Amino acid sequence: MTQSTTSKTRIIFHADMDSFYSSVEVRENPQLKGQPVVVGSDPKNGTGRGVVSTCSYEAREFGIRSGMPISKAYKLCPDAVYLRVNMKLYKDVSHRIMDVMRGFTDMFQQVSVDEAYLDVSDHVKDCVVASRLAQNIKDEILLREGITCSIGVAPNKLVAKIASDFQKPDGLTVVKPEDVVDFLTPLPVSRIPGVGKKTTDILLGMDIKTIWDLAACDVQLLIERFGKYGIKMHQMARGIDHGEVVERGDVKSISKEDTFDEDTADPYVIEQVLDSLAESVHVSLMKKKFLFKTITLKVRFEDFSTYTRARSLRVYSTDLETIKIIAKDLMREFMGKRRFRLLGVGVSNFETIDVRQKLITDFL
Ligand code: TTP
Ligand code: MG
Repeated sequence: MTQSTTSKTRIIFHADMDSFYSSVEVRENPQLKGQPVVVGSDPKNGTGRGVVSTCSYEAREFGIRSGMPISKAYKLCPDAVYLRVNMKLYKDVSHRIMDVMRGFTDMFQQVSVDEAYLDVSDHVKDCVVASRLAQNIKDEILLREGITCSIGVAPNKLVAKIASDFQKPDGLTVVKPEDVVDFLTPLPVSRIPGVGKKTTDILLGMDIKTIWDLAACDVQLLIERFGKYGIKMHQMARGIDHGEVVERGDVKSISKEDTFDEDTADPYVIEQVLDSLAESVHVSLMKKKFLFKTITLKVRFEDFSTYTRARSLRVYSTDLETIKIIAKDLMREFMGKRRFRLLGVGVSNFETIDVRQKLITDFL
């Protein structure tokens, strides 16, 4: 009875905790309630070099955001409460919240430390009942763990995800199947998951600002500009998504590699490529909201001989600079006269929730 087909109207929830790390910190220390709280690296009175992991909604009013340099956050709001990341605590809370949600359906998919999809098609018959169920889940999480979350209810994962973000924090947004197009079309294209700044800028150059503009655009133009992803974007703009809610095995490593157009031994080119590989790895890492402990370097010489080297940190990290520095350090033993055909950079040994592991290598 848990089968869900594309012909049947599905009811999918996407739940995402509000300002997760900082909400946990506030829960631990209720005196912080209502204050701007920033979780991340040490601001060192404005000279710190790390980034903001997240911040409370009060801190967001000052313009502070995840991923922002901590020094910039400090400039925007020196009086905020600055806290270091306590990953063990957040993971414990995350485990318990996921268990609460798992109790509502067996079609469950955790996607990061603070978000999950639930397919409740077999449990509720319409959106009114679904809305009540979503409210129950919100209440249960608040009661048991003291954390608010936002839930999107929709006929598929894509629209549910956009809906959960629609009225954050403490939101509940229900999008009925007949309302999907009206809900999506006025939104900016950047609301589509995966459409980041770069894609948004390219679309802007094509005079595409809203999801309506994207849906109305000739798919051929999108294919010319984005390849296969153009088709996917066009479908998403029309609210189409057949992805199923399935609990997946965890990612074991994230790596990117690049084959040179021409084999090279040029230290400048090599440094540039390693930096750019590290940046791509870091983007994937941030999307998955993972911390890593191990950095790996792969080199292939012009004769195809291939070597890998790895180094592990003592503590988990999300830091891009660390990936860059260690990748370049690992590279040193290979530098010389021989030319390289390919370089790869990876991270692994993640701080994750589940233990089933699967190797994913994304080739550039
Ligand atoms: P998000 O769900 O993206 O953000 P959030 O829960 O803090 O806030 P929102 O209310 O907008 O959902 O990420 C979940 C946690 O993952 C977040 O609390 C901290 C961590 N994280 C980082 O460490 N770095 C990042 O760049 C992002 C985006 C998240
Ligand atoms: Mg969140």
